[in-house]
Amino acid sequence: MKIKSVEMNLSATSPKHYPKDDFLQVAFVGRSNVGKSSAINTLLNRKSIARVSQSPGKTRTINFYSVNEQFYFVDLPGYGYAKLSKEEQEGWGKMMERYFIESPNLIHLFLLVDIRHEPKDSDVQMYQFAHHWNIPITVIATKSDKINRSQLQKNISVIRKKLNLLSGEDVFMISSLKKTGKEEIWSKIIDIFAENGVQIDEE
Ligand SMILES: Nc1nc2c(ncn2[C@@H]2O[C@H](COP(=O)(O)OP(=O)(O)OP(=O)(O)O)[C@@H](O)[C@H]2O)c(=O)[nH]1
Ligand SMILES: [Mg+2]
Repeated sequence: MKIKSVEMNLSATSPKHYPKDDFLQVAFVGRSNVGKSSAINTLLNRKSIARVSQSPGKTRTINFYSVNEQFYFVDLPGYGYAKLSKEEQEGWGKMMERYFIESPNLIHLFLLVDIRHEPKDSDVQMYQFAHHWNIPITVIATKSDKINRSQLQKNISVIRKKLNLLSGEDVFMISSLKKTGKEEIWSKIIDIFAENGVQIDEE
């Protein structure tokens, strides 16, 4: 996939800030620190267009990146960040729920989970919410560089089982450190847009 341009267009906390154009959106969700912003940088071949941090809770707003002036990648704040107060956690929930419900151009979610660990109940909830809201969702296991190759499939099975995935549902892997897994995810993204009537220029 050739990335000709990426622009960090908008940072939103409520629907009045969302893009007003008709570009379709795919969004990246998951627990704090799982590697959402890193995955976006990796997929877009950019070092740090999306801000990355070692401490969880880095991304606090809904960030829209327009890619090739054709579509948006949306970086979302992570959930499950223990240091947030109850009010802040609820605020997160409301901000996200409004985004999911009030974004007709959101066509797909990528749910990122850490390949090293069994998904948490919050991940299961996120996955089920997506079904509830009729938003197609695909799982990406992050940080694949952190375990041995021989363990990869075993860990993917644990993830599949906890999230109760059907056999037809693919789970992708990415390492933002090693920059692996990008091609498979891009071919999925291109399929997603095609299913929604948008032909992405790959060259
Ligand atoms: N080894 C390794 N580290 C990673 C990978 N992806 C992310 N990290 C590290 O994990 C930490 C969190 O990455 P972020 O991309 O900021 O995570 P996030 O999900 O956007 O976090 P929030 O914005 O807080 O929700 C950083 O220290 C990254 O360098 C990966 O594939 N491999
Ligand atoms: Mg982030």
